[in-house]
Amino acid sequence: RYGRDVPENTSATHPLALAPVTAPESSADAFVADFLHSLNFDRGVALSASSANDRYFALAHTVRDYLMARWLEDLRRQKQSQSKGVCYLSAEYLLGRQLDNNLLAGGLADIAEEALASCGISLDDLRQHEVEPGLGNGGLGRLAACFIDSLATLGVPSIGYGIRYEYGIFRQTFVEGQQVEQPDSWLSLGSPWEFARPEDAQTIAFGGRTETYDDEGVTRSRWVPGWNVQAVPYNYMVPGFQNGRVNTLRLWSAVATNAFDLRIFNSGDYEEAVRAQTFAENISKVLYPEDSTPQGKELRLQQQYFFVAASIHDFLDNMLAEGFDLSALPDRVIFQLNDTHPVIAVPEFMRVLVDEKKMEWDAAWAITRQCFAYTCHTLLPEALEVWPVDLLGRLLPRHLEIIYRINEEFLDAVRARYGDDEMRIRNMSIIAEHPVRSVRMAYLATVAGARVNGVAELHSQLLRDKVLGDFDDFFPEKFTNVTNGVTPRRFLRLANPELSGLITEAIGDGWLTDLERLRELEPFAEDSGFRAAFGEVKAANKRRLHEVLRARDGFEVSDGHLLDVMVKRLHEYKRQMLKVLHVVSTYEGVVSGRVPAAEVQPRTVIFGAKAAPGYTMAKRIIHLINAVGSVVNSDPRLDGRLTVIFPPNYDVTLAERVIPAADLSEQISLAGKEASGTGNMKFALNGALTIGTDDGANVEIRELVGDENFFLFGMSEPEVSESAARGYRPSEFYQEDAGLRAAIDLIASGAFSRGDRSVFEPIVSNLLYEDRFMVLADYASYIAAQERVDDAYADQEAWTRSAILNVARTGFFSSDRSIRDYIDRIWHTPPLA
Ligand code: 4GP
Repeated sequence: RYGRDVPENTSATHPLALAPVTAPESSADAFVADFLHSLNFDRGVALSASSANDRYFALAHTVRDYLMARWLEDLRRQKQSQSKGVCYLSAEYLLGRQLDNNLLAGGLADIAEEALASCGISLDDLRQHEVEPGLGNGGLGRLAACFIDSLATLGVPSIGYGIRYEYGIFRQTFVEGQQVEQPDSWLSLGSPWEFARPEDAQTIAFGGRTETYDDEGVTRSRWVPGWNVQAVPYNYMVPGFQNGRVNTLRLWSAVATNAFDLRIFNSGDYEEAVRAQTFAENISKVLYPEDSTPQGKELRLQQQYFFVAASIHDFLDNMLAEGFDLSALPDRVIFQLNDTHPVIAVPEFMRVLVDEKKMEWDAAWAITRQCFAYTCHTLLPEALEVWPVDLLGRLLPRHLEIIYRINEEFLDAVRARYGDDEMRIRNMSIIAEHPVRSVRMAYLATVAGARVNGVAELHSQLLRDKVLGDFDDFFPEKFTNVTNGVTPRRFLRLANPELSGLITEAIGDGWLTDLERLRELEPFAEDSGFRAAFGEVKAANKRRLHEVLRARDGFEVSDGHLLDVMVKRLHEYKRQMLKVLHVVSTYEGVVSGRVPAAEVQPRTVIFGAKAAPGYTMAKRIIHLINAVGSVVNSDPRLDGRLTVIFPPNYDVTLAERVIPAADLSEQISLAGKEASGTGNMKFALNGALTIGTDDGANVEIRELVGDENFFLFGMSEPEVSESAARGYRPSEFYQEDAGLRAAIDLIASGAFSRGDRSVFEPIVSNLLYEDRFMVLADYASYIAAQERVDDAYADQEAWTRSAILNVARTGFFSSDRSIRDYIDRIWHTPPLA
């Protein structure tokens, strides 16, 4: 049953070697045989002596074997067909656990469960063993993971390129309520899903200088680098959902070119002997723990160049047919830039075409402009990456020259259009002059990209109107929108098997690859039997979450509570502070005697959030949430009707448990600040109702589910802008709103810090005198919306009806639809037959 190779690629004559690789037979017996074989021959242990890790590895290898034939076949076809494909360039992939996803994609879950049970092993135990690869910070990284799932499911020829960080997003712990970061050594027991390909390593150069030389009468430039490292690829399978397709994710790891200097070692200087190795390996050592605010670290620029240069060369060397005519590249590839992190790929591509392939500048630029497209994920000006020219010139001198020339020609075109409008030229220049001379990577991406997209309707509009307004005026045809989406395989089918079962029972299973079919559930909202079953599913999901939280962190969740959830990165613009003020107000109302405890709707508020390690205010807010939680949870006057829990280390695995159990989804950013959000989509799809501002994709969610099934509050984006223009004074809201004043005063009084008023003073004064994200302005409207939530929740039938309609009407938010939009509006890549 094992073939040895794909026929075209071998010169062997043995019939076995000529047979294509075939998948093992799909049966529990065959699975047992393979599993035991892997345990014995890959792990070198007998079943009786095997550890959980051995079993997990053997299981993963068995699953891999089932997918292997498809993978090899897809790799062969993608190369052979030479049809246009997508190279998705992303510094982050927040993958989540792989085992379940691969079992589902391969249609193997039942067979595996039965096979393992017959060996006395619980599949569920092995699931728990997997450490998720946390190679991303938040939404942007998770979006990339959803996208590669959809690309494979839609059969689009594509490859994801990124970095194999040795340490992913930090593991968050709390010490006395404060965040403490631990390294995430996700590879300490190895990863069974990766295939190291050291033979496909690329050499990546840095530093040095540039020079010109005479090339048969033509003066050319070239880069004389100062040092280099090796980029070693690791391949991961990305299986489509039960469609026989497997794409590739290729993550690069850095190693030293000359790892070890034996001469120095022999002289006794052991540290110096491995210095080069340490230096090189640092490049892929850690994921930068940032979300939306760049740190501007040299190492980060090294990482960015390292992975995009390796990816471009990999594509040119390994994916193109022999003798490929480079002028046809736009018909063969589109490099999608996932935010600004990979934008240094643009000058690298130009450098390869002009310096290495000796193409004329204009011809190379014409190709480059068709081969890249750029997705922007933010609206915060401080989150648009810039690199000081000093640094860039030191690390990548030739690239800086290329950027200067791109800018010069671009500004000539701007001048030709608008005349000598110096203000406009300064504003549009790729090179910023203040506060230090630097390269604006978003501008470079916009000038070079064939298309520029935002990630929700409102966001794309604001990009055109505000963030990149001059560019929209200059190249209006470039701008488009692709509203984000999430994969229904992971976030509905795997995360919520009970609801998936109920949906499939009602409308069949076509929704898994055509999520708009959830619409067919609408009539079931009127069916009391279906509502009861839906309510049962929610209750079961809450019990399951309860078990997880108890086992994981020792938390108890009370029955009958409204589960109110706010999970996302901790950032002031997302306004966790507003949620805290709501909790404190409820608490203050009861302890001050104004509101009888019996009138409080029983609620459990769940927070999940990591703060960037250098983001002091975000970390203070985490501290405050924990402090409020410990006071509120233990105050008998609340009669157990309000609980705040904050499980540390929110990650994809926990998201998959929390989201299906939620009743209420908190999407409460200041309007005009959240580009899209994707958590908001996951919650609605799992039947939570949203309380939210008119921001990001909330706008589209509300339009789809209907106003009556959404709790809208707060200022709209134009109102926010007006208020800012008038001069926002948060203290006026504090003065005028007694409830708000009481809540803030309680925090200021030290009630949550054992009487120490200094602990949270910076939060209080920030709210009163700065409040950049207008928490106080939206407070009253938020509290009123929460009262509407309480009233609505009191009518469980009506609530469940709304929840069902949320599920039925949010099929639009499948990442399959997003990918189709990318294909139609940006990539123009047909699926591979
Ligand atoms: C996030 C945005 O903040 C979020 O609104 C969006 O849904 C997500 O990207 C995917 O488009 N940005 C990041 C980041 O995660 O690191 O900038």
